[in-house]
Amino acid sequence: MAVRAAVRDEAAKPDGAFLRNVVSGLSARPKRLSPKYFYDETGAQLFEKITTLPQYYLTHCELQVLRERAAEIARFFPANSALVEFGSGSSRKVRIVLSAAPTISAYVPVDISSEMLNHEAENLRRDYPCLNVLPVIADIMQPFSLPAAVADMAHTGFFPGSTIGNLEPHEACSFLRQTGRMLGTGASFIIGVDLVKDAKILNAAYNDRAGVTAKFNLNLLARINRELGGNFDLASFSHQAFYNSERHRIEMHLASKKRQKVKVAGRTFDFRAGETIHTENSYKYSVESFAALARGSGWDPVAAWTDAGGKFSIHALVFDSR
Ligand code: AVI
Repeated sequence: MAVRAAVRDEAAKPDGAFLRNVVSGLSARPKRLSPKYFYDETGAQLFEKITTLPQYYLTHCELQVLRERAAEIARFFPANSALVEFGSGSSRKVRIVLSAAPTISAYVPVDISSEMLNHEAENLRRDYPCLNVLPVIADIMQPFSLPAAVADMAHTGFFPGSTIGNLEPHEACSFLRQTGRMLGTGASFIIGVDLVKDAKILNAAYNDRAGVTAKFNLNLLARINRELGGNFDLASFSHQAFYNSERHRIEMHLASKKRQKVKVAGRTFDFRAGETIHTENSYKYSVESFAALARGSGWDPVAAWTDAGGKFSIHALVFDSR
């Protein structure tokens, strides 16, 4: 997924964006790090494991909606259209759509990680021999060009997983405007969005009993040690995740268990006991509040489906640039 892997290559350089983000984030008050740096190889594997946990309802519920509503979703793919998936990663979800909508002639998976992209593209070419699979290596948060082969086709975007929730609402708005400009007037967009719900369910999803989410969060410090020569002692930081009901978001933090100094790339950062590094926000919307955000970004919300328990939503939007 592009948000996840966007920085992998850059971060490999000691003077890259990762180092800059870490130095500025650990110098800020409160301290923060960007969630996009979670997804090195270990982080991506831990995230895959999270999606299989019983408490992490997001993936199970989204798959349920996709399977149950596949025929209705398929109507948003006109004859001879191109499906553009933002941050494609594994192709588990798109396969449900492809199988339900034979009207899709071309599939454009967009991801920064070329390895995963090309591997999944090969498998899809084998399983859908009539489909033109045209992978694009790009950071989905930046403007990029679609392949010339799909220029004259109708376009439908696909952005599952509620990754849009990891953006601040104003960033989500800019992302939607940018994708609208790229997909064109009249284009559709199918987006997975996690819903506001009982705080107990939300807190359990981000504090799983097996401790996988804690490992995922702490891997950020391990990554800083590995790639930037940091000396974080992982045992002296703890995972914190809680629902902030005023801001409708799960916040993830790493809390220092004691007063300590940590070195990264020759700089020293002081931590007070209990001081945290804010590592991620995961915004939760109501069907109406997401529809309002889409409307404010130039998209008409035309349909929304939820799972039986009302935990997760999939929205269909149509771009109207007026
Ligand atoms: C990728 N993203 C939608 C996940 C989420 O739920 O916000 C990332 C995650 N963080 C902790 N668990 C999963």
